[in-house]
Amino acid sequence: MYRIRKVEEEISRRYSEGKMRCPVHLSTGQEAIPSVFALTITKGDFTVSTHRGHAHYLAKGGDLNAMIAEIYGKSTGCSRGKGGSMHLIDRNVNFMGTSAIVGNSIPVGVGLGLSSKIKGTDQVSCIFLGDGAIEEGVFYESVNFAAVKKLPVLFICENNLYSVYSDLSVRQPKGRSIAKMVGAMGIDMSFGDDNDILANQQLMKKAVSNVRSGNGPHFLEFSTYRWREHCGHNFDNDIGYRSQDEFLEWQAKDPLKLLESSLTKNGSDTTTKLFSIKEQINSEVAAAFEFAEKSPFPDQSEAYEGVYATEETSK
Ligand SMILES: Cc1ncc(C[n+]2csc(CCOP(=O)(O)OP(=O)(O)O)c2C)c(N)n1
Ligand SMILES: [Mg+2]
Repeated sequence: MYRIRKVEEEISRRYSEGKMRCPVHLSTGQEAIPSVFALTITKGDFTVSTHRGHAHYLAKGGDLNAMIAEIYGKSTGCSRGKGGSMHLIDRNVNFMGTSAIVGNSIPVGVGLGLSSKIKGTDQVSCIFLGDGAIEEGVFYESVNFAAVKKLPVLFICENNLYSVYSDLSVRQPKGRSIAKMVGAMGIDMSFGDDNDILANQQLMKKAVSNVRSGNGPHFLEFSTYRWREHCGHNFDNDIGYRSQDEFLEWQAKDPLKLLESSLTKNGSDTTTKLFSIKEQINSEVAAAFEFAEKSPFPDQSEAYEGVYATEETSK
């Protein structure tokens, strides 16, 4: 959780330097879910994600240097500097991509689940999505197909209450539980509260193990809250679509702080350990930004390379 927080906060701190020229959607405040995911999932499992995907890429084991370089538009970036923050991929760890188009990675994740089934592997395909993506038609087609074919797909919905500046009350019927609605489509579902990280870890473990053992897809919904603006590095509690009080309420339930205080209440040993973990992460993150800054921009001659998906050939 600290590693994800540190990366996102470092992007925020440096963003106004003007060297990161792509939009960024940060996950500060939402770290608990990708963190329990990181503890549960294996390298061989597939994952796809959204415009708010830094945390998922890191949780899956994606290369940090390549992610920061991508945000800086450098040739060493994970999409060779052409994709930016919303187009992350690291095939070494089966992180199969993020997309700026809301809902667009959902069917890709279901297709990856279909490939596991056809090949008879035990790979689970994990699909991160927001509460806003539930309003896309393709979500229903994808859940339906995954249910009918009993695919090894885990949907992980991070419900942070907002789609840009619109809260749930103007987008979905009052009182709806997203998890229950999806459960009614015929797949297993569960719901977790973002603040209870240990309980969430159990939920995630159980869901992954059920999917892996061939019981078909599972839909996990977690309640969470993004601290910073929808897109960008600032706070935006003053612009009128949500209140400072609501923000403070969620900040008081900061999962990172809560876990840290529960870990350290039994002695200074843990405090020293945590301090050294943080120091190590701080240096790793600083080195990633240095790597990105020092890396070259892509050469002009590459401008038209790698912009369309092409069939891989074995040369
Ligand atoms: C198909 C499509 N429609 C609209 C948008 C504009 N848009 C970008 S992010 C976003 C909000 C999505 O909300 P949610 O899925 O809850 O994710 P969050 O930003 O809260 O993490 C919208 C509507 C888009 N990128 N793609
Ligand atoms: Mg949302």
